[in-house]
Amino acid sequence: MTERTLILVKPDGVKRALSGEVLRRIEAKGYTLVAVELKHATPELLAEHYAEHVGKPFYAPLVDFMLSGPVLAVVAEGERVIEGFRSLAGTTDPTTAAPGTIRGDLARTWDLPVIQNIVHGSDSPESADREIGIWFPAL
Ligand code: RTP
Ligand code: MG
Repeated sequence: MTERTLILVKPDGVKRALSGEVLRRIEAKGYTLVAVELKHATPELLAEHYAEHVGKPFYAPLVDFMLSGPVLAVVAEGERVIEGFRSLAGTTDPTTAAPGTIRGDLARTWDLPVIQNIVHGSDSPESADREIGIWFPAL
């Protein structure tokens, strides 16, 4: 089934000039770019985006990290793209993310207050609908 997902190149990825590499992998897999925009998050927007994590020990450092620079917000479309992009991204911890994935190839664990892992991808159709509404209200 054709669906849409919300992808973010997080501030670490933008700073390291990996936005193009992430877009290249999305397109090379055969997904279609529907929207791409460099944006600055706000605490309010992140509280919505990361609602499931509000109150967790890593929430405050996660917000600081996500406010540390611009993010590239992307909507991509394709057959099972939600699951497919999570697979392209690799698991949360970049040290153990499989080689061949974005996180496995391009990120490593740093001695930092929160994991920095280059990308975000929606984890379900409900999350995708909600997150696309947050980042691209006009879509
Ligand atoms: P994402 O939402 O960014 O696509 O990542 P995910 O599903 O793989 O991971 P999730 O559990 O949703 O966590 C969101 C982001 O919070 C940071 N995090 N740090 N223990 C920690 O230091 C920790 N746990 C989570 C990561 O940046 C993770 O991607
Ligand atoms: Mg998540």
